[in-house]
Amino acid sequence: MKSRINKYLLALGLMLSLLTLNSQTVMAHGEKALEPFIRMRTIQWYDVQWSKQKFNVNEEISVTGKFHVAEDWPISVPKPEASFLNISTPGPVLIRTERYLNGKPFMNSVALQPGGDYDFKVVLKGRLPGHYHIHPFFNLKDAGQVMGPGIWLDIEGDAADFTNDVKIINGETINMETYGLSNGIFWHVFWGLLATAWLLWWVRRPLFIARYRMLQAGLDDELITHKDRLIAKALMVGVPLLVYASYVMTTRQYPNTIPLQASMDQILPLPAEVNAGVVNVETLKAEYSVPKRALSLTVKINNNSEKPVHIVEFSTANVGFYNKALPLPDSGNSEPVLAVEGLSLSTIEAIKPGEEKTMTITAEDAFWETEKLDGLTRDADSRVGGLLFLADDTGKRYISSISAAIIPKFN
Ligand SMILES: [Cu+2]
Repeated sequence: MKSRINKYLLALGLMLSLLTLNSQTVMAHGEKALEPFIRMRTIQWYDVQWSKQKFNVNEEISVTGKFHVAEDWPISVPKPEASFLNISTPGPVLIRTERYLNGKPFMNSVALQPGGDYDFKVVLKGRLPGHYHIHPFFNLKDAGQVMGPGIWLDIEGDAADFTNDVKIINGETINMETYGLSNGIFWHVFWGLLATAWLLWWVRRPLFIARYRMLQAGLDDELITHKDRLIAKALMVGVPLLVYASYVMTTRQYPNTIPLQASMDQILPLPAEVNAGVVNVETLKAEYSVPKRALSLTVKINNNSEKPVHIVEFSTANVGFYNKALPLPDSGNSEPVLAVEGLSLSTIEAIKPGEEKTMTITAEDAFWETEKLDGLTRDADSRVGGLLFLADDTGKRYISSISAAIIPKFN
């Protein structure tokens, strides 16, 4: 009997330790929530790098990177006509001080062109100390958030040291953390109290049914008293007057102001690189094997460059599948989720200059499941998308956007 209990306890302990070992699911915070076809075929991030991972409160860091806007944009996802590049943080732990798209500063949302490549840079300043998982991401209007690769940042120091001072038009330096706070609180409370008082004035009396019956009995004159009319008139005149007076006072005190911007920034994609079209990749077939958790792509590669090229990586939804036959390249701190099993090719020989080669590349890894990408076979839009990176011996890179309908295989 005792040994049986011991056995159960041992099994329970084992289960618990296994649960704690699998900390990856615990740390996730919604980056896998979107449907796989949105994560694979909208914003395709690459080369995302952070200038620092450990820094102090008040210190500025930057995140730079590129993204390709998929040509094969899903039909059910609204086109990226209004998209906002942002940084996902657990609360206001950083502030954003600068933001660039293709080297141009931008404040507002931007229209992105499918098929285009963009590079971005966001400058951030440490605000609250701690250990946080941070992602760049795109807010796509009516579609949702497409996360970029995440990274752990450590902000050190004391939250009380944080300063956020800016110089305004009249030369005065203000503290952005507290500027106008009491004024904002005053007006919110003031209008809240006025509105509540007006409501209570009417609500304290018998309401709908009693008043309706009086109305039916022809006593509508008695429903509204002389006092009611007086207060209503006072409010009707007083409220617009108060608004106008405070508006005049504000414009006198601050003659030069810039209104909140609501326009759309127009930034064109990067000019197509000179090597575009030199190495062409056409996807002929895509199969996903459910039991093997493997995606097989049959591709036709046309090498019109002067050097032999080889496949380096297939990347989709921030998961990187690297060619097993090659040493793992140093990707800095961009920390894409690295598929352990990597990418295997039907032929390891490079594609010679002038050659056209059809080959099968297989990305087999449990990540299809843990990154929740295998749901693709159950989606109404089961097309796969991603970026295929090719390079020659000098390191010159050719990037192709891959897309194809997926044929699920259950054996
Ligand atoms: Cu994260």
